[in-house]
Amino acid sequence: MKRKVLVLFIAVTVLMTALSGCGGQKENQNEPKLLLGFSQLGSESAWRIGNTKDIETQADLRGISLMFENANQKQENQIAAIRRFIAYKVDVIAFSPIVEEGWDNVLMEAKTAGIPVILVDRDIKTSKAGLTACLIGSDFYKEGVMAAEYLIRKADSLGLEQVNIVEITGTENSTPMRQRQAGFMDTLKNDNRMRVIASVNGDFLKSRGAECMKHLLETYGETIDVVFSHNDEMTLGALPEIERAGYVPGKDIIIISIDGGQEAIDVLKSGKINCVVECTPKLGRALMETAMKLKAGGEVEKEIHPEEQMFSDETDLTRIGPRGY
Ligand code: GZL
Repeated sequence: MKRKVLVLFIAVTVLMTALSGCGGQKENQNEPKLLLGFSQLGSESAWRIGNTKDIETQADLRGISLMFENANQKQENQIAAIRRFIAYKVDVIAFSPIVEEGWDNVLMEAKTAGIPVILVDRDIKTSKAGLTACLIGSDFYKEGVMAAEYLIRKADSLGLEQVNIVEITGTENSTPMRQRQAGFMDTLKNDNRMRVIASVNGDFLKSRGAECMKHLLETYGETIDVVFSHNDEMTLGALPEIERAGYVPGKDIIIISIDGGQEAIDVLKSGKINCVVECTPKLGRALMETAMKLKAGGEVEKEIHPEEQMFSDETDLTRIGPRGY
């Protein structure tokens, strides 16, 4: 009799352990480790598409549930997406603000809901403290400085006494547009050779870059010595217009661009672009690690800036590896 009771006890114990272990494991398997709401501003460039791909890949690698919304270049779509994330009670909200102003109300709603917010790629301007936990993105001012420092060296090497520059800017009131322009202008302001004869808005779009370049050539023609373009997309749109007007880009007109995507690097290697300042879109790993820390109630850095480099006709371009975007 005793033996039967012992066997029965062991059987029940094993069964209970299995069920509790199974139930526990099942809850763990179904319970996402993190639900992250991300509002991407659009798909306007190879950079943006690469940024989205990297964020999705890094979330997947970590088993993080990503609620992804593409705003198609509209701030109101980003604001609506953030409100949906709040209603859905995500653990963390992240977004790449298309412009710097106009976020206070929706970010106050996120703060009231107790949901931390991470800025990805671009910054916001606000008078209110504590609306966001962290900014993960490039140092755009430094990118503008690197572009200008290259131009100064190039002017020195060519013995130029006067340098007429046209600027094709990114989206007005966006962080990269404001800071790339500031870094570039601040670095050149004491060099009397340098004159910015025009600055036009290309909105980071290839088509607008072509339209801007056509207008600039019709207006300034052969007086243009340099094109400073805030992203590769606009640069790639501008180059055919330069050739159509009878000029050789990279020779007759110095071309300086920012992003460092594969297509622009290939054109740099061909000699039609002189300088490409890198702006990496690979922010996904830092985003996921920061979001996980916030969910766990940990401290995070206020700003995380990736290391970036510059590629130009001063260096051995054959050593540049695949860019991945
Ligand atoms: C920069 C990013 C810019 C890229 C453009 O981090 O915000 O937006 O330079 C993109 O290509 O459109």
